[in-house]
Parts: sequence; C-alpha cells; structure tokens
Amino acid sequence: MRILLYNPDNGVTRNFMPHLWMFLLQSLTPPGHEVLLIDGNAKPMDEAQIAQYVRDEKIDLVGIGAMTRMIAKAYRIADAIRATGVKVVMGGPHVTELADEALGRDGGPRHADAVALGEADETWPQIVKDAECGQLKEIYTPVDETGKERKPSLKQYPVIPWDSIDLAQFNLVPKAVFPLLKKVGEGWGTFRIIPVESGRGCPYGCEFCTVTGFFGDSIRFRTNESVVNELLLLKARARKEKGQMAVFFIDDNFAINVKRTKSLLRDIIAAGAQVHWVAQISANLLRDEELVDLIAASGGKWVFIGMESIDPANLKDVNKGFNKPGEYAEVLERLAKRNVYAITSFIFGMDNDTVGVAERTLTQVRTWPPGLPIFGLLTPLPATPLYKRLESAGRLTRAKHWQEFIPFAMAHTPLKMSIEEAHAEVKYGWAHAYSPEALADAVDSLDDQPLGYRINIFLARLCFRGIYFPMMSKFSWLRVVAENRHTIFKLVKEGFFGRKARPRNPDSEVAYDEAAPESQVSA
Ligand code: B12
Ligand code: SF4
Repeated sequence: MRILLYNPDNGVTRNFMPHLWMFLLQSLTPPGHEVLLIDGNAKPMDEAQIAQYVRDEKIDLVGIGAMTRMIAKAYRIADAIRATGVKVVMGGPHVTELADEALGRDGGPRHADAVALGEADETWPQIVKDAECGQLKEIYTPVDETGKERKPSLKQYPVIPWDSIDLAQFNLVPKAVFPLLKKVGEGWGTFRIIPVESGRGCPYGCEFCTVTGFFGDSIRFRTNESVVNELLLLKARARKEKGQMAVFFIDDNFAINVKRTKSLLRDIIAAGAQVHWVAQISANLLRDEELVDLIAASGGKWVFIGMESIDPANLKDVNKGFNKPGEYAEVLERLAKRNVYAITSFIFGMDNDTVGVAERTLTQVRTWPPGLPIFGLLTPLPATPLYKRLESAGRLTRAKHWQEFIPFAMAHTPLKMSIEEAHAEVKYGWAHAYSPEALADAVDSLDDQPLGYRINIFLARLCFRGIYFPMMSKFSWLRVVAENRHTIFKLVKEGFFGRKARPRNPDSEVAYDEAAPESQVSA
C-alpha cells in the first residue's frame, strides 16, 4: 500500500520542528509498504489540494494525528480525503479522549474510518495489516492478551533512519541572515531541530495536563544505548551536510528520574554524542547541581520550565504545588552560570489571577537571567481534571472550543477577572517581553559572553515573538527588523569588526565547549 501520514498545520506559526509520531509510525510500518509524510506546517495544503494529492499519488490509506487545537482542521482534511474513497485512521491525544466525535457516534458527522487510542506503537502494524486486507476495525486499543490496557515498553525502540529521511522542509536558516551567521562559524547551511524521545510518562498529574492520563503515570525509558545511537546518527548527518542539528528531547519531564537522566547524559558524553539540545524539566528537579553540570556538559542549551505562575495559590489550585516560585530565580541562575538558559512558560487566567498579573510576572522575569518567557491561557483540554472541574461548576463558556479554534482565547470564565481582561494580560505579557527594548536588554545582559550567545538569544527572541504576533509574512519580518535595527546594527558591527575585549564572566563555565571540542558547537 501507499500510506500517507499527515499532520495538520497549527494555523498560527510555522512549526520549528517536525512531529515525532510520523517518523515513529513510518519506522514501525511493516515492510512492503511505502509511507509518505506531510506536515502541514511545512507544506500547507487545503482540503482540495490534499484530495488531489491523495488521488495523484494513488494513496491507499491515510493516517492523521492532531492535538486538540488542530483537530477542526484535521477533521476537514479527513472529510476531504474520505470523499475520495480513501480510508482515514486518526490517532493522537484528542481522538483518544473523544473517539466518538471522530467516529460520528456523538450525533455529529463522521470523520475517521478508524481511531487508534493511546500509544499506537504496537497497534499501528495491525492497523496496516487490517487495512491491507480490507478489514479495518473502528477502534484500536493497545491491550495485552488478557484485554488489559498495555503501555508499550520503549526498550525495543525502532531505529528512525534520520540519516536518510528527507528533511529539506525543516531547514530553519533564513537566507537573509547567512552573512551574519557565516561570521559566527562555518557549517550553517542548514539548521534543524529534531524531536527525540528518551522516555514517556509523568506521574505529577497537573490539573490542566493530558500527559498523566494519556501516557500513564508509569514512566518508561529507552535504553541509553538506543538514545546515544540516535544522537550519533543525527550528528553524522549534520556533519555530512555541513549544517547544524539540535535535538528537542520531547519527554514531558526529561529528568523525572534524576538518576537515569544523569546516567544517560554521562553515556552521551562518553560516546561523544553531544549535540545542542533542549528539554522540558520541571523546576523542582533542577535543584541538583550535578544534574545541571551534566546538562551543560552534554550539550543542553535551553530548558523549558513550566513555571505556570508566580503565585503559590494558583499552583496549588492546579495541583502543581511542587513548583516553588521562591526558588525560580535560583534555578535560573544555576542554569545561566553554565550558559544554559530557560524557556519559562506562564499561564494566565488562573483562578487566583487578577488584573496586573502580567506586569507582576514580568517584574520578576526582569530580575532573572535572560530567557524566553512565553504566556498562554488556562485551557480546559478534554478529559483533563481541569475540564471536569470547570464543566461541573458550569464555568465552560465554549465547551467544545476545539470545534472553532481561536488562538489565545479562553473557553471558561476565570474567577477574579473577566475573559477579556485575561486576554489583555496575555497580550501585555507578549508585548512587553518581546518589545525592541526588552530584546536589547536581553542582548546587553549577556555582554560578557561571546557574540554567538548574544546572537542566539536575539534570534531566539525574534522567533518566539512569532508565537503570539503573526510573523508569517515577509512584511511582518521587515517591520520587526526595522524596530530592532539598533540591536541588529550593534550585533552586525561586532560580527564584522569585533569589539573591545570585555572581562569574561568569572562564574561562567562553558562546560559543553570544553567537553566536546569537535562537536557541532556554534553558539
Ligand atoms: C513536543 C511537543 C510540542 C512541540 C510541538 C510539536 C512537535 N513538533 O513535536 C511544541 C513544544 C511546539 C508544543 C507546543 C504545544 N503543545 Co505540545 N507537546 C509536545 C509533547 C511534549 C511531545 C509530543 C510527542 O512527540 N510525543 C511523543 C509521540 C510519540 O507521542 P504522540 O505524539 O502522542 O504519538 C503517539 C500516539 O498519540 C499515537 N498517534 C499520534 N498521532 C497519530 C496518528 C495516527 C494515524 C495514529 C495511528 C497514531 C497516532 O501514536 C504515537 C506513538 O505511540 C506532548 C506531550 C507528549 N508527551 O506527547 C505535548 C502535547 C502534545 N502538547 C500539548 C499542548 C497543549 C501544546 C500547546 C497548545 C501548549 C500551549 N498552551 O501553547 C502548544 C501548541 C503547539 C502548536 N502551536 O502547534 C498537549 C496536547 C493535548 C491535546 N489534547 O491536544 C500535549 C499532549 C501536552 C499536554 N500538556 O497535555 N508541543
Ligand atoms: S509536570 Fe508537566 S508533563 Fe507532568 S503532569 Fe505536570 S504539566 Fe504535565
């Protein structure tokens, strides 16, 4: 069969990274089939175009995966494909929770011929077999011989052939910045961020999160060896194409088992498999100095920290009381001392939030080492404890918000402010954290660091700005470049003419550079 795996675009940004599920299912497809991949973020298509593609390419089966926010688009695409007579299987977190919606059993229209519930590593080969002999079932559940739900072990993880997969669509280097990047170092022809998982599951059960329900509270890990080999494969590819490759460890909480994470990081260093990497780690796990040393030495550059709120009452409300706002600054300093920076994620519209929450949060953020703050709104995702709580309290204003996705829009009423006020807080957060002045401050605060670090934070801030302020057109980029011309001029001047030597930060330890002299170090 010719199988198409499709991920819809998110309608807001051009994703910076491909989705892992597609590559994983491609690798798990039984031999004898050809699998094509389309990520709508890289290759945007409307319903008519995808239907035409399916006909032209003589596709026999289509698999679609989507998060809740992309599900409306996913359904429209599925409808267009089914209208051509080709069967559609859907999977991922949304349809796992609302299979009846996808199958049209809730009174609405049907969008999928089959739904794969939960993790599909073990059911996907069966789905392909059944589709091949025309016996596709409606629901595939990962169960053991006794019919009990089974979470796949990651011990036998497939080899994803990163050395040969066509990744042309995921090159992040804009042509306009070539001259500047060349000054920073050779080998910037391509830059890709590749998703790699080392484990699944998180037991913390934060109220708004689907992860504990979906992946279970039993945490499973790949072997260190399989992760190390994957990194070596990626590194070899980057070297071959004279480009840069960074890895996003997409584990929900990369250091959930600190002992295991340390052992993995040590093995990465021992094998010379360091690449620049990003991972999600909760603040409480970053108290461990040795862990942070290993993060830096193994190539860790950015850590995504779900801080959510600086108000302990809010954190308690959403079952995230293990986050201690009092230690945020210390955690960030600990990282920055090793040249590791943080993507700090905040949620507004929580029950104890009042007008001014964005400025109160930013006041704290400004005292921290420079990073990438991001701001979102509390969103009741289906089947989360939050959804159930708000539903039973009659507080949902758009109970099926995913049917008409609106970015940065609440679907329930917060307790201490209005929906409009919550929206205004998010806007304020983004506008002030990503203003030309804030970007200049971030660059200046790294004044004692090499140019690469400062360019890095500047470019990262420009890109992150696009999460909230649409930056899809050339015009919007030109405007942002014009607004930030002073900082750009300063960096370019320094790139071409150098600058007077500055005292180097005596506390700073560039552990990764020292540990991995021949790796793809750039920044
Ligand atoms: C990496 C990641 C991202 C990346 C982007 C996605 C990417 N390019 O990979 C970034 C960091 C940008 C991101 C952002 C967001 N994310 Co996110 N993200 C993840 C994360 C941590 C990993 C995804 C992953 O690759 N998992 C590993 C793969 C193997 O698992 P999987 O995708 O679920 O696939 C398996 C099954 O679901 C199934 N499957 C999936 N698709 C299909 C399709 C078919 C046909 C079949 C048969 C099976 C199948 O089989 C796979 C193998 O078992 C997940 C949490 C998680 N652990 O999954 C959250 C998660 C997907 N994100 C989530 C959310 C909410 C967001 C944001 C909206 C957060 C926010 N408030 O801003 C944004 C929106 C992004 C956007 N604009 O598109 C939620 C989605 C919940 C939901 N119901 O939709 C999750 C589950 C986390 C959570 N907190 O609950 N995210
Ligand atoms: S720590 Fe992160 S992944 Fe784990 S339940 Fe909380 S929000 Fe979800």
